[in-house]
Amino acid sequence: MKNKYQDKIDRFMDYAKMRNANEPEFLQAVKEVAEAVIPYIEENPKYQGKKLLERMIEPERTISFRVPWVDDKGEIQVNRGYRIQFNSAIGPYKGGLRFHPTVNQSILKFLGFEQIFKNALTTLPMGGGKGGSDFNPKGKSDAEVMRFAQAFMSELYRHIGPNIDVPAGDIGVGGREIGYLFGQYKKLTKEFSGVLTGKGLSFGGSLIRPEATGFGVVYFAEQMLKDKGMDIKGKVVAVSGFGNVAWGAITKANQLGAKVVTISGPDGYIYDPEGISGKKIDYLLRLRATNNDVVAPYAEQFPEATFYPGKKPWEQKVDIAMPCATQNELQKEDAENLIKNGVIAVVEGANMPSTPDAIKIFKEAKILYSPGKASNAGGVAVSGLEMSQNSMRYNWTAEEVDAKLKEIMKNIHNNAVKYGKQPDGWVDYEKGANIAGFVKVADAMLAQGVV
Ligand code: NDP
Ligand code: 2IT
Repeated sequence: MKNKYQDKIDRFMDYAKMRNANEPEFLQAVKEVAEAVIPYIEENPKYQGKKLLERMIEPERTISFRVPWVDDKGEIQVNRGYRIQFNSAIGPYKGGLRFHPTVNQSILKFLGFEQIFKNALTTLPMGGGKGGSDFNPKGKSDAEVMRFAQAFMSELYRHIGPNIDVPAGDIGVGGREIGYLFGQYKKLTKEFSGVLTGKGLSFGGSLIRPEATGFGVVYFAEQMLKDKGMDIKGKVVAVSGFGNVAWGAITKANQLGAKVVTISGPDGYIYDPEGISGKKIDYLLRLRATNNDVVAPYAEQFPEATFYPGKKPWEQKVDIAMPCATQNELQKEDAENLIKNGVIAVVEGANMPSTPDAIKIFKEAKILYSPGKASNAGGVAVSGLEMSQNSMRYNWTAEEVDAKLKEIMKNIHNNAVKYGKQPDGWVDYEKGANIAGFVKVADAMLAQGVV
C-alpha cells in the first residue's frame, strides 16, 4: 500500500539524510516518525508551514566531552561522554544515560529523538534527552565504575539540573551507577536535588522505579490483548535480554499468570520450557551482577533449560514476544519465524528493537505490534513520578506508584488507539503513538513561537 504522501515523506527524508549523514540509527528513528506524522500534518492545516518536523529533528543542544579516568592498573583511559538535549517544549530534558562500547552520536540521537515522543505520551511534563558514553562496563571493578562515573559527572554537572535536564539509567547504567553519579553531582554543586532518577530509596529514589519499565511493558501487553477480548493469563512469552527491563517484564508476566520461556544475551539464548519464575528470576540478577554479559550459565544451573549459542529467541513458538535487549535485535527473518509460529503480539521493551523490515511483516500480518516508545514508557513515567516526589519531598507507597503506572500505561494505550485505529478495526499502534506524541509536543512548540 503506497502512502498518498510518499513524495513528501521522501523529500523530507532526503533533507534529513543530507543533514545527518552517517547516522543510520537516527535516520531510522526519524523515518518511522515521518511516515506517521507527515500525512497527519498534511491533513491538519494548523501544523503546516511551521517547519515543525524540521525543528524537531534538530537537537536543541548537543554536548560532547572528554572523560579521562585512571583504571585499577594505574593506566589512563579516555572515553567520550555525550548529552543530547533534544527538545524542551513540554518540560525539562529527560532521558537515560547509556554506558556501552557501541555508543556513538547516532545511537544517542535516535534514543533522544524517540524519548521526545515517549515522554509526551506519559502525560507528564518531560522534554526529551539522552546521553551516555562508549565506556564498557564489562569486566570493570566497582572502583573503576565509580571513578569513571565521577569523571563523567565532572563535566556533565554543568549542563543538568532538576529544572533543566534530569538523566536516569539505560543499558549499563543501573542503581549503582546512578548512586555514584548523584554523589559526584552533589559534591560539585553542594545541592541535594532530584537531578537524577533511579536513585537509591534512601536518597530520594522512588519505589517501583527499578521494575517500572518491565512492569509497564506487561501492563501495555495486557491492554492490547484486552482490547481484542484476550487475556495474558496462560500465554507463552519470549523475552530477550537479561537486564533491567527483561527482569521487570518477566517478574510481572509471571504475576499475571503468563509463562516466560526465554532470555538472551550476546552469547545466545536460553529456552526453559518449564518457565522462568521464582528463584530463576532472582538468578537473573546474580547473572547480571557478574558483569560477564553471558546467559549460558543459566543452563548449567537449571538443567531443564537449553542454551542455544549465537541464536535469538524468536525461533521459538510463543504467543507473545517482548524484545528487551537493544536496537535492531529483531530482524526480517525473526519476524517471519514469529508469524509462522502464530505469534499474537510483539510488545517492545527495548528502544527500536525491531528493524523496519520486521515491523512491515508484523503490520502486514495485522498482529498486535507496539513500538517501544509506547510500551516501554513506564520507566520514564515512574522517573517522572520520582521527580514529583522529590519536588514534594514526599514518598508514595509501592502500591500508589504501581497504581499510577498502570493508569499511565492504560492512557498511553488508549491514546495510541485513538490515533491508530484503522477503518477495519485493526490498531496501528506505531502510527497512533507517533501522532499522539507529535500532537502534544507540536502544540507546545506552536504556542511558544520560534525558539
Ligand atoms: P541493561 O544494561 O540492564 O540490559 C541490557 C540488555 O541488552 C543486556 O542483556 C545486554 O547484554 C543486552 N545488550 C545491550 N547491548 C547489546 C548489543 N549491542 N547486542 C546484544 N545485546 C545487547 O539495560 P536495560 O534493561 O535498562 O535496557 C534494555 C533496553 O531497554 C534498551 O534498549 C534500553 O534503551 C531500553 N529501555 C530501558 C529503560 C530503563 O528504564 N532502563 C526504559 C525504557 C527502555 P550486554 O550488556 O551483555 O550486551
Ligand atoms: O529509554 C528510556 O525511556 C529510559 N532509559 C528511561 C529514561 C528515564 O529518564 O527514566
